[in-house]
Amino acid sequence: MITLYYSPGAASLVVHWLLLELDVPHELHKLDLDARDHKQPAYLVLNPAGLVPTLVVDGVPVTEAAAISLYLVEAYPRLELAPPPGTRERAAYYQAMFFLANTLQPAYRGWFFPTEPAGEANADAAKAAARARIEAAWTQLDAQLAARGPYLLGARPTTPDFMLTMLMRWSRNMPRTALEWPALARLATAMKARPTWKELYAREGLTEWA
Ligand SMILES: N[C@@H](CCC(=O)N[C@@H](CS)C(=O)NCC(=O)O)C(=O)O
Repeated sequence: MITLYYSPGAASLVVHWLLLELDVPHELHKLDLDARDHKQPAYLVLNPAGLVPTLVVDGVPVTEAAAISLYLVEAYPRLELAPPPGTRERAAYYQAMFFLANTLQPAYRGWFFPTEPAGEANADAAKAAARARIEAAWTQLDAQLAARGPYLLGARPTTPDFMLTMLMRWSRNMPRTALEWPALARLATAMKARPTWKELYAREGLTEWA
């Protein structure tokens, strides 16, 4: 029995998308972040950080969007979204996932929650720094895709392409969106053409960046 605790468009999106891609039977539990559902005691038992997503597998919570994604593609390997362990492709796969989860995703925190690093007085500077880090990541990823694409690991999509698409989506209202980088735009078009993208949008009630 699998339940995804999610909020529309949040870091849970990549997990929800992979559940659909991998055809994993699951239930959805929607959290209203404005109502602070994710800070309620019952949810904090599952996810002590009070963040979205959490995947509960047979009663056991798994947290961290990237970790959940890596787990799912191994537990449900039908699409071969991960190269075999111990190969050089696997190293590139880990590198891509960790770059997205350790560098790009945290930079968004500074963009969306700019008072966190050093209070209200420094929010503008925090936001500018976050924007610079995000745009530097787009430049780096775009160069990689241009040289060795169309997907992050070459010819076929793997787990980090799903994670990257979610992260590109988050840039849609920024001064420069990820789609201004041509190889990223091509990747987004290819990933959004997957039939599950439409289903994901319908299920989460999303409209922007369709
Ligand atoms: N490292 C965590 C980060 C998750 C995260 O920051 N989620 C955001 C939504 S995109 C959240 O729960 N924000 C609510 C808050 O910070 O109160 C993961 O990848 O699962």
